[in-house]
Amino acid sequence: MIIQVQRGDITKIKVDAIVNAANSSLLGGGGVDGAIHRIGGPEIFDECRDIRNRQGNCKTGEAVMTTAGNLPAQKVIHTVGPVYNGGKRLGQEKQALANCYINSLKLAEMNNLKSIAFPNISTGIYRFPKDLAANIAIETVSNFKSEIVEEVIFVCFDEENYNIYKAKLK
Ligand code: AR6
Repeated sequence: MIIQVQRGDITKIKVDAIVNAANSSLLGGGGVDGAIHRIGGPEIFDECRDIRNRQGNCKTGEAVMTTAGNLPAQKVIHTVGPVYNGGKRLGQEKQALANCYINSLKLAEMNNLKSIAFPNISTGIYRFPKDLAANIAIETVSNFKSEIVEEVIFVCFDEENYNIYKAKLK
């Protein structure tokens, strides 16, 4: 599996699946979630609503998949990162963030998707420290042995995340 880092906007990336940093309602929000729904169009929202009607909220660390609507990617995998509060729950928050990467990769595998792009889940509105989140993301993806997924791209929107990933993946 090739692991790469790229600076930019994940809505522009042409891969089999891009990952969305969603919230448990699956009904959209700000940040990367807002951009994906805005540019991908209403088809994504409709499928999210159908999933929600079937299974209820998406729990933290879990992932679901929809069409990518008007985006250049084929599919969107929506995962719900943990809100960072640090303190006593840090162990749980770290595991939940790792689960986002694991469950997204598992969904990609189950659907025979070979290339997947991740945003820096939880490091925006959910306030996860960027360096810690990058360690978890890189370690989790590196340890995921896949016969199907061939390429993982970390798409960093902000310069701080980009510099962190570039240094760690050198
Ligand atoms: N492409 C790639 N990355 C982006 C983009 C983009 N177009 N836009 C922002 N980022 P955030 P979270 C980066 O806040 O912290 C939403 O309201 C951003 O720089 O999008 O997981 C959801 O509905 C940051 O590094 O997601 C949830 O309620 C990273 O994406 C909540 O925010 C994640 O920032 C989820 O919070």
